[in-house]
Amino acid sequence: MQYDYDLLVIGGGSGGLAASKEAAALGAKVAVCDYVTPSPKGTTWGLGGTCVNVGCIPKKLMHQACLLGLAVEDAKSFGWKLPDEKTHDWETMVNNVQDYISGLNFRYRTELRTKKVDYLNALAVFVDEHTVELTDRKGNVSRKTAENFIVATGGRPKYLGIPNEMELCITSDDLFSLSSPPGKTLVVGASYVALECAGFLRGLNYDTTVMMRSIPLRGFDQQCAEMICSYMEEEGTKFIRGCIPAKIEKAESGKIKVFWKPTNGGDTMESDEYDTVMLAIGRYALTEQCGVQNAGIKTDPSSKKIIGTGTGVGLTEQSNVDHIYAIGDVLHGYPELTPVAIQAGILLARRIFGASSKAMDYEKVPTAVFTPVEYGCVGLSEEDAIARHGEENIEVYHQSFKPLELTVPGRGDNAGYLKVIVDKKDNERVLGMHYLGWGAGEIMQGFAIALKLRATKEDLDELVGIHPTSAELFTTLKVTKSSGLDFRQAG
Ligand code: FAD
Ligand code: NA7
Repeated sequence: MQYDYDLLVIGGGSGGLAASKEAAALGAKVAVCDYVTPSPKGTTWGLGGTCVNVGCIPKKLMHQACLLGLAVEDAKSFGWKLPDEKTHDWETMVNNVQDYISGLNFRYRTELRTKKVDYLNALAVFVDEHTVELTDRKGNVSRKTAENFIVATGGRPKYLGIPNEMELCITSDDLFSLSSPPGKTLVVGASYVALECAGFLRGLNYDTTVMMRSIPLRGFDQQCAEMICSYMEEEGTKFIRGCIPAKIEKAESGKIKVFWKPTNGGDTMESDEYDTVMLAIGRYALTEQCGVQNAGIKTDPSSKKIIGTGTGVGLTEQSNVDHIYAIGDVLHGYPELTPVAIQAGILLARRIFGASSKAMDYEKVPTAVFTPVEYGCVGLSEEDAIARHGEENIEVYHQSFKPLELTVPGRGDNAGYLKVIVDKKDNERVLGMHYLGWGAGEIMQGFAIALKLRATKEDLDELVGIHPTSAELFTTLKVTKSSGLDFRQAG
């Protein structure tokens, strides 16, 4: 054999693990390299990538901790006798979440062994287009060659680029394993990582502030995004809008002093002291770090992500170097989501090794934001629907509601909203579905298939609801935005 491997996958995260196991199952000789460079705070983790260690999994579990706190309060209205004072122990939550993650890390290592994928716990850097140099934790260096490569290196949190931030601030890479309670926290950034983390921190009773430089949840439906912020504000999260940190320093009190200024050019500087400052201002792709330039792989100048060519066996995931592919968060222009990375990885492995010609469909990917009021959506936001189809060609059906479960506890007046956007010129075909409320991820997972199968508003109307649920309201939506009628649920 000319090369050490038929396929060498760089990155053992969601996409890399899925692709390597699938390729090995098809009879290929496969290796996966995974190496975690410690965060500036020294946090590191095991095999499995972002989702398992510092993303979806710990985030969802901590969101659950927040929901349980509210449920305990609700339980009293349903007759449960519980102590008036409830307290939360951060260390217990972190230890139990981290124990669960360690179990997953172990399971992934075992699975690779069973499925005959070589696991190389080393940092891989391209030397040329068929060779990588591997450096392990102890500094041992070796080289491996492969006929094909999949780059699945994901990304890491960005920093602001101001003095002291790496020493004084944390990112989501550090939050989920923080050994002591975060205390009064400032979260900088307003996309879903920022709002989700702020949401559960507030739910766990920490004084929490979000500093937003422009809009919340860029790219998502803005009406829904603003509703999430209102809900979070009602629950006690503070928002500083239109501002960015200008200076961060250690205060005499031992806390972290943050000075911020408005983005509109004003020069009024304000400041406050926090126990924890978490930056959630986006992520950069780990492409230069794995030497893509040495293999001649083209990246997008702004995102630094690998550009897919859309031709050849690799289709979208094939780079300009024919035998080098990219999946997951390092592929330019596609949603940064775990199931997207996994599905793209599996389908790509099948195409490379001739088992199928099926391409990944990146359209109509459903997603959820696990803020205290959850948000799930599939298809276009109202803004994107207007931009693509023209305001005159779309209609929006919508309704707000109070979930039945919250009626007895007497909370959550603004805890439910749903919206269906349709194309008036195409038989009211559904362009986007949006749901704010409990179980948003579970609900939108089901409705997403309706969009994939090109459902119309009439199809939704003909669907029989499941009663009593919140999702059944998707089958009875009558109020259109253009009518201007009251969209609050009656009775
Ligand atoms: P990753 O999972 O990031 O894996 C890349 C791996 O490659 C890492 O282990 C990395 O250390 C390793 N690596 C990098 N460079 C090298 C190298 N040169 N040599 C060897 N190894 C290397 N997605 C969802 O679908 N749902 C969610 O709820 C969700 N929540 C999230 C919450 C947070 C806080 C964050 C940060 C992300 C969240 N995501 C969520 C996104 C999701 O985690 C990513 O889309 C997904 O992990 C991408 O998978 P990947 O395989 O592309 O990369
Ligand atoms: P995103 O989606 O890239 O959003 C970044 C957020 O941070 C967004 O609100 C930005 O505001 C804000 N931002 C960016 N740079 C700055 C600076 N310099 N100062 C203040 N605020 C800033 O990042 P996420 O971390 O939420 O998620 C990244 C991906 O990881 C996501 O797609 C998941 O799949 C996992 P803006 O709207 O640009 O004004």
